[in-house]
Amino acid sequence: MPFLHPAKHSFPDNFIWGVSTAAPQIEGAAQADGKGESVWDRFSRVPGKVLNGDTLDVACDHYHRFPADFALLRSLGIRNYRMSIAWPRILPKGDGPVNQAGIDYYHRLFDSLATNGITPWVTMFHWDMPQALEDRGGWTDHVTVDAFARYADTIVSAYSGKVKNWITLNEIKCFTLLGYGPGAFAAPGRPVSAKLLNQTFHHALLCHGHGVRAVRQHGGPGARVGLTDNCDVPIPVTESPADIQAARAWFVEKNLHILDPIHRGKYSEDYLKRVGGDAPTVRDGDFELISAPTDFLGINIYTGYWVRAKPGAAYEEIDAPVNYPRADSKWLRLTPQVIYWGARLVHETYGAKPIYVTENGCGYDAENVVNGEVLDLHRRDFLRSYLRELQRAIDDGVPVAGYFVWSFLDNFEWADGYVRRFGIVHVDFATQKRTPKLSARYYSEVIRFNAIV
Ligand code: PNW
Repeated sequence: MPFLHPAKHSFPDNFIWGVSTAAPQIEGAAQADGKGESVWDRFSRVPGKVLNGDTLDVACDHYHRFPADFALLRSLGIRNYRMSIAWPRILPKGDGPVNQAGIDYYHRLFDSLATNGITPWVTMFHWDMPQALEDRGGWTDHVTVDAFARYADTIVSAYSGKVKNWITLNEIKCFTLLGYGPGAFAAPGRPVSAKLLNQTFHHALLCHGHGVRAVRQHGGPGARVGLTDNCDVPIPVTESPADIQAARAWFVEKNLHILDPIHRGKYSEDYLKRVGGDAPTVRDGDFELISAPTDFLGINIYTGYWVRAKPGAAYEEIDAPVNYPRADSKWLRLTPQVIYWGARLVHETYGAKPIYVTENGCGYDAENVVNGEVLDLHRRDFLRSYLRELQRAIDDGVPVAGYFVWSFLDNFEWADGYVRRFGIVHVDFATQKRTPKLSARYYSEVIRFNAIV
């Protein structure tokens, strides 16, 4: 019997393989070259908010080390790189004067990517709101929408010759709900009323619309733009029609406040009924802006929720038992099917296409370099099992065009600081030494064969 693999598990031609990062999590240089303070710079200094009191001051020092980091990416065969621009480097106060040193920095960075033959996929906003804007109301106030519109115009105009793939915002539900909701686990850590919380979603949707508008106006030939959403994703307990129908109902209920306005140009009746008197204030023209057509949808896929049919109800959600397998991030249950159902349900429900999985990965503590190696078989298994389910989605006709691992480097994992490692490349935060883990070697081979190996 000839050895047929890996063609058996191959991906479509021109499938995009990449890795993801975000400026605040890797750059460091938090006060360099005129950068303004971000809400995370401030929040990380509030005692008890971030594990071990870790800050973003140095992180992976990528700000100074990007040439070597991109040479490493290239040596791993990774040709697509999702990153973000730090808003406070470009506009230190959120609006007001442009910081030329910030503009120049990303020119050098994009030039270095080009030298290495790597295509940038650039997120405009990955959570590092300028603190000065937060002081004026942040996501609760329309001032942020006007400031973001100008920020988007500024960066798209500056980099239109170098960047063709734009992502407006990363995970609206995270930076609004976690930053302004009960618990306030993320910056700015300022719980607000239900009405204002709904207003933060609406303002974020408007910023997405301005991001799309900016790319249409200033992006130049071939520019494309989309959102990265962290839709909550159900897994039907059995793949029977009844359980799938229940999962569909759950999916719509959990995600409609973000995905309906973008794809259907309005808040659904169900959403408006649910929020009642706490509905966000909507101005004339808002929905035209929010629902401007995009070129793709990005989805970040990590964990799934179990759902089944229940007589007399739309669905039943089943809590995962305590001994269900998880990564060291407690919220991250190991549920490979979530990538299949996430892609399938956004496509079926909203017609989203093409779809890029803009993040997928797993966080573990205590991954040590031993004899020059990090043998993270758990991450190799994670990637392989999720990729099999991604391939199943493609086989079933779901238009998935690319996949990005979160993350390239171990980095500042928000409230979990530097303890929780998501990288396929290990970072020694004392020496800044990079060591590709076994999972990086594994992923290189996946890319080289364009197949699951
Ligand atoms: C994403 N959850 O955040 C972010 O885009 C990254 O910046 C982050 O480092 C990565 O995933 C890993 O956490 C999430 O609680 C944070 O379900 C929390 C959740 C999901 C995504």
